[in-house]
Amino acid sequence: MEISKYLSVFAIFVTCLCAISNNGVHASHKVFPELQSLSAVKVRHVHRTCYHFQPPKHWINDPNGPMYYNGIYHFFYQYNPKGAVWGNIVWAHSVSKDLINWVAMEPAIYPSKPFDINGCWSGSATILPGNKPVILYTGIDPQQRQVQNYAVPSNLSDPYLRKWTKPDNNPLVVPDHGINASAFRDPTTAWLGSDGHWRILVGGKRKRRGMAFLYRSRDFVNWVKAKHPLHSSPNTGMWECPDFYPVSVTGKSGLDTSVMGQNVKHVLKVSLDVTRYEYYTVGRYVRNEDRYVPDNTSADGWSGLRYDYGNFYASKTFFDAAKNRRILWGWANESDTRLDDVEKGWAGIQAIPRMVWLDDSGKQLLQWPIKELETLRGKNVRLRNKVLKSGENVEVKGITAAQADVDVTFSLQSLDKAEKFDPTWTDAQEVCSKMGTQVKGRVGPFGLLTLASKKLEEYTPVFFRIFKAPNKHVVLMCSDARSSSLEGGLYKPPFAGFVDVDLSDKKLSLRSLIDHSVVESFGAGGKTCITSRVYPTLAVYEGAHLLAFNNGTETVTVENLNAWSMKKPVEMN
Ligand code: DQQ
Repeated sequence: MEISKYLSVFAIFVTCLCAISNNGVHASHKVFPELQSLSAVKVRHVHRTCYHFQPPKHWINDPNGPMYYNGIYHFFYQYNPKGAVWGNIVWAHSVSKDLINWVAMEPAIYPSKPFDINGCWSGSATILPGNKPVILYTGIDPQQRQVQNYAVPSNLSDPYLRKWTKPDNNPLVVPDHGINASAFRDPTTAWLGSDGHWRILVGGKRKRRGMAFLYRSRDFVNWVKAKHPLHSSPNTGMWECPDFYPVSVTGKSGLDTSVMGQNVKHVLKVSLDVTRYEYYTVGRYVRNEDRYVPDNTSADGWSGLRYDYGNFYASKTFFDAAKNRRILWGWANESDTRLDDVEKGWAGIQAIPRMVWLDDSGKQLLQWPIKELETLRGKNVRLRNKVLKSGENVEVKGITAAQADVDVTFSLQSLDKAEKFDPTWTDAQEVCSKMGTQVKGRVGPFGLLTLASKKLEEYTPVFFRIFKAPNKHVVLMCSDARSSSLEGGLYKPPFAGFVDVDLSDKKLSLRSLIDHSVVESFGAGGKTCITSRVYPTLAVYEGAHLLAFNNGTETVTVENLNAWSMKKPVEMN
């Protein structure tokens, strides 16, 4: 190891030791005091993304307060203006007319008052009657308590809402005696009940029980804690970034957060600090009791549904009134080391905004990249009816494979010979770790090899493998980073999820958004989504290739594959 690298590693080790308590503030992020204000001298470009949201340098994490207001999309996010690790967090702010081209504004909220002097953490936006936006966010006060504050635009006639005021009657909500003051954060978008009272959730925990504390207010200033939380769940630990919203039982249209009614179900999503995974349930909002009851088809706990089975955390939705849809933003954290981040001068990207709606089954959500992304599609290459026998692959040539959008439908000759599914296989990632691309199956593994080097020393496969259970088929989807890079010391997990899909037409579709160090995939029209962060050394720029493959004994046909080179947005950050 070079001496400079050795010293940096040592510095990181020491800072870890000193930072365990972070002045008593409990955040779920690792804290490296000596690195957090180490401004990037140079920005390393090789793994920076082209069409995913990321600022020119330094650390980013959670999406905050997304909203559509007077023709403009606003996006705020947790940002360290001084370094490439978590710390010095402010609410950075960007604006856009299309969710693709972004212009950076000055930070909207930063520590300046006693009620947020030790931090301005995550929160949400609500548009109040009279078309008045308000942000609720968590501030860290002088006693290191997590308190809930509000901020309003300083000048409503500024179309970009550049400046925000934090009124002096903050904080609005402080942790009462029964609440753990270092586990009380991330207020949701508010919704209005038929009694004329606003409601918000604040994430927390009581011992090991995850909690969505409920608060009510008539005037948005005086908030009273409800006797019971909207929902809680044993042994799930701290619930960060809760999100609670209605979904229509028919169609793809989104609903404004206060909408209730007969054809409406609700979704509660929580980000589990213990595993850094999120899960959601679909359920019923019992209005007269202000309780949320997950449907019995939605597991309420560790085995629950996830938006994404990969690198995706602290997500948040908003209702886009311009296009009547609900849009999901999520943070795709790095999988490299802290030292890599400091050397790169940047860390963290946002996943592509996704439209979310309820599947016809009513049991899960569907997600799909926003339509606007397609405006970045450039050169197109198509494959039709390409038969892949056992062990065959085909290269998709003629596009920029390091920066591409691929949409493919596979058709399967027969499912009769599918391997038997073992009912003890409840953890998809474990199954994928045993049955990677090289482990020959029957129906599968088949799929895409993304970010592949010429001689396949490196590749990130996204693939399916189909099993037979007594009355149905079980589809496994994997996004396996294990062979993504020749570099050691990286986190290279074989992320995976099951896909609840009807295979009666013997077809399976897959869309992958490939962008240098991220592969974001949507199986079966968005039933199962997986985001992997990877750092190839050979499969970079023109060295990256894209292939379709089949390593099952059964023949698979690439019925229709479209791949596009992706362009860079004109303005980005
Ligand atoms: N990140 C924020 C917290 C939130 C966590 C701090 C989730 O408000 O709980 O940057 O990543």
